[in-house]
This record gives sequence, C-alpha cells and structure tokens, in this order.
Amino acid sequence: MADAKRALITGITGQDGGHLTELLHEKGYEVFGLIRGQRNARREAVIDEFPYVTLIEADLTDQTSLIQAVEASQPDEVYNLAAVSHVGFSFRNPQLTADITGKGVLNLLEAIRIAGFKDRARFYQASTSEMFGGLDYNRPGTGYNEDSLFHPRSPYGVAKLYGHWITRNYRESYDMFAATGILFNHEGPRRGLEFVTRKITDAVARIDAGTADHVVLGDLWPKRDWGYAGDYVRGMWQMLQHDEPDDFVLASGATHSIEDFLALAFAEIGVDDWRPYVKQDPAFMRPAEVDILLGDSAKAERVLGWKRDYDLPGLVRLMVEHDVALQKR
Ligand code: NAP
Ligand code: F7E
Repeated sequence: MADAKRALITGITGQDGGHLTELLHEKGYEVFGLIRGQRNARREAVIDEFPYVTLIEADLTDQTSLIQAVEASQPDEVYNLAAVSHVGFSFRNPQLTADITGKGVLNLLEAIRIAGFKDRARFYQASTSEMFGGLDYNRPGTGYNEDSLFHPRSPYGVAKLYGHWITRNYRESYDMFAATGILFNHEGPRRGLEFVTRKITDAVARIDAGTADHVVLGDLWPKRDWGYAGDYVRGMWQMLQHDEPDDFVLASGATHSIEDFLALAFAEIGVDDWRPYVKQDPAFMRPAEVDILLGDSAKAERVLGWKRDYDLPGLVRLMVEHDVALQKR
C-alpha cells in the first residue's frame, strides 16, 4: 500500500459515503472515514461492509478533531460529504444546519491548511441543486448549469451556499485544489428512509409483502431531477482527477414529480393505481418548497467525460427490487 493514494471521506456512514468508499477501494486507494459521536449507531455497519476502512473519530463542528483527522490520514484527497442533508429537518434545526452544513466546511478547509496539507490534499465539496431554489423567475428552460443564479429556499440550501462559496474562496485565496460538485438528487438502495424515494420504495415493498397498507407523504407535485448515486460518486472522483479545480453540475437532465415516481414504483409490484395506497399529512410539507429542479450536466460530460448508467425507470427498479428482497429476508 506504500504508493496507494490516501482519501479522507467525511460522511462515510451516509449514502454517498458508502458508494464512494467502494469506488475508491476498487481503485486501490487507502480509505479513511470520519465518524462522529461516542456511540455512532452506524459504526458497526460501516466496519462490516468496509472492513478495509480506517475510521477516525471527528466532528465537522470540532476544529481540533478535524486537524487531528487530517494529520492521521495524511490525505491526497478529501471528500466532504458530511452534512445535515435533510431539507425538512433543516427547517426544524436551522442553527445546527448552519453549524454543520455551512460552517463545518470552513472548519475542514482550515484544518487542511493548519495541518499543512493545503498544497497536497485535493478537496471536494458536496454542493447541491437546492442552492438554485426552483423558482419561476430563476428557472432556465434547458436546466440549471454552473452559471445559473442561486436562490436557496431552505436553511439547508442557504448553509450549502455558504459551503459552496467558502470552497471557491479558498481556491481563489490560497490556491487550493478545491472543487465543488453541484449535484442534483441522487438515490439508490443506500438512500436513507427519510428521503422520499426510499420512503416510497420501502413502503411499496412492505405493501407487496402484506405488512403495510399505505404510505404517508407530503406534497406530491414537486419535481426532481433524480439519478443513481453510484453514477454520481464517479463524477466526484473525476472532478478531483481533473487538471484544475472547478465547479461541475451532475444531473440526469430529466425532471419528474413525486406522483411519477409513485407510478413507476407501484408498477414494479403490478399495481396500476397507487392512489388508494397514499395518504398525505402536512407534517411532511415544507414552509417553502422547491417546485422543480432540472439540471444540465453538459460541462461535466464534455470536460470530465462523465456518464450515467441509470435512467429513472432503471433506478426505481433497482430500489424496489432491493427493498422487496429485504422484506423477503
Ligand atoms: P446522508 O446519507 O444524509 O449522509 C450525511 C452524512 O453526514 C452522514 O454520514 C452523517 O453521519 C454525516 N454527518 C452529519 N453531521 C455530521 C457532523 N457534525 N460531523 C461529521 N459527520 C456528520 O447524505 P448523502 O445523501 O450521502 O449526501 C452526501 C452529501 O452530498 C451531503 O453533504 C448532502 O448534503 C450532499 N448532497 C446530497 C444529494 C443527494 O441527492 N443525495 C444531492 C446534493 C448534495 P452520522 O451517521 O454520524 O449521522
Ligand atoms: O424530498 C417531497 C419533498 O427529502 C424530495 C437531499 O439529498 O436532494 C435531497 O433533498 C421532494 C420534496 O429530497 C415527502 O417536499 C413529499 O419536494 O427526498 P427529499 P430533497 O428535499 O429534494 C437534494 C439535492 C439535497 O441536496 C438534499 O441533501 O419530495 N416529499 N413527501 C417528501 N419528502 C420527504 N423527505 N418525505 C416525504 O414524506
């Protein structure tokens, strides 16, 4: 392993952290993962699934722990995937979201500088399409790209915008290799059950198994540009292999409503009309909603050669099949 590249991943217990760990391991990297809390419930699952990873205890809100994490891992690449990432939760916990999702990015960039890794470690910041906001006046017909206006609509989006700009600022001020990926929604079997796609595919599998008879959701009209997480972590890695640090949108280029997703997911278990199985509760609605997201990833495709393997029907099939198999187990 002497010549292996070393990567430090924050957010290793999350969806993207799992996919990225797998990818970097396949590429021969030595992978270090940041884990927070004195008894993180996901620690054992990470050790079971990725026994080759070295876990380092640290928290994005604790600068000292981050400096120690950089010193311990001696990284060539740092992927900052950790965040309060749930938009609904961010409305209920706006200050926590600002501290972790926003200022946490600054803490990590500073830790890299203080530990003396600013000229060695390439940095990836997980920026998001939530920074665009999906409002009418701000919506390009062909989809948001790297030059589109920002108008975040949640404490999460606002905090991510700070993380995005502080990353660009460190690139410009300190000549750091600091890249941002403006990623549209990406999903898969590793997606948390609190997000709408996985909540639906999990419920569909339970309904199929006869252990549930409905799912309770919020608004069904918002539209999202959904892709597969495995395709998107490949793009993150490609951004850090590029000659120069830059900003890249990753998206599928298609947009669909929650209703469309429901129709595809229920069709997988042979149900044509999903409506009898869905109830709505305002508890799952947001004080401000992002109506529609559509991304244009032409730059990533042209400059990085980024490609997607999955379209929405393929993604839904993958998720439903996974959750149906889980129920059978
Ligand atoms: P996720 O599954 O929610 O994972 C979030 C991760 O952040 C978890 O590992 C969590 O660890 C960690 N974390 C939270 N607070 C922390 C703290 N104070 N210190 C250290 N770690 C902390 O998110 P994801 O879907 O993989 O997304 C990865 C990143 O991409 C996030 O930054 C997200 O905001 C961004 N993003 C996601 C999407 C998407 O569609 N998935 C799109 C655009 C951008 P615990 O296990 O300890 O909670
Ligand atoms: O909501 C609606 C909800 O929570 C999608 C994060 O990864 O992608 C994700 O953020 C839509 C919204 O994802 C329920 O109101 C209806 O319109 O799955 P979501 P999100 O908010 O788009 C972006 C790009 C990120 O960066 C984030 O980190 O679905 N919706 N009913 C619901 N949403 C949830 N969660 N639960 C419901 O019951």
